[in-house]
Amino acid sequence: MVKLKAIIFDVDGTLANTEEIHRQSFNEAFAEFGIKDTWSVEEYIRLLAISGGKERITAWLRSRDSMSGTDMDVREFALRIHQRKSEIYRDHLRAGHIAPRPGVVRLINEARRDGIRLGIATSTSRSNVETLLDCILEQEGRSGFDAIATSDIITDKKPSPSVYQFALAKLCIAPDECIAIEDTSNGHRAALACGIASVITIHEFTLDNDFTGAKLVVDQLGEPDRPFRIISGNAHGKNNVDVDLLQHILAGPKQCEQRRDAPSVVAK
Ligand code: XBP
Repeated sequence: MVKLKAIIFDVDGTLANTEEIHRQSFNEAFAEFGIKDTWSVEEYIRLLAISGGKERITAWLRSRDSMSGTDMDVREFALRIHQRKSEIYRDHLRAGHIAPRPGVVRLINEARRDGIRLGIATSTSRSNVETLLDCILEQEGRSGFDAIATSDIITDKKPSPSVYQFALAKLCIAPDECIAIEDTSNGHRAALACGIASVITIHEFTLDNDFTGAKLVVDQLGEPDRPFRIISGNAHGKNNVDVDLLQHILAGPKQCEQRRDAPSVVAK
């Protein structure tokens, strides 16, 4: 049986519900740059199909009738807005506007206890990741991660598998020796393209994403006394995502189709 050697976590939406803070930070930066339009929750859900804040702003600016200038002008403008947005975002985190999602700290601590290595594969920056980890993890924090793959190193964003390939190389493991924890279709596709099985924790911004091929889709990692809700997949009789469940998933059958129309089941 293949042994679970590592868990690779996505960051935004997976470790913590950061996307609303990102959205507000984008809007605050727009206002500072004299842009009157803002991103509503509905628009942001659509825009999340574009990985990476810089790329998201650039695509949005290009789509606006009022935007003039060369392609380079647009990209430079987007870059300046994004730099400011990132500062605003980290200020919000430091102000204490964030908590880990249920089950995240428990799973990280269990993995450390069991000698399972931890990785991060994200489209956001190292600085954002470090600030978030410092805010949501008490002991060890960022130092407990053996590989942190971010947009500073990998510019080719999800659904490209590049960020996962980099994390695997850093961890010195094969794709079938780890599990990815993701929250978006782009992240899931990136892991899948790399040959890594994924467990998905959805939230309000990714409810309608397509997770076909994911091993398990749940509404949160859950706690023993706060069970997850299964959207699709095999939870092997568990009510929260723990190391044992991830080991079962790794050893289990390869394919598991998402049943979007199937009734939700609460695990016993
Ligand atoms: C999440 C993202 C990010 C954030 C914005 O990445 O797509 O773009 O929404 O972050 P992941 P930046 O799910 O891979 O963690 O503005 O820093 O790009």
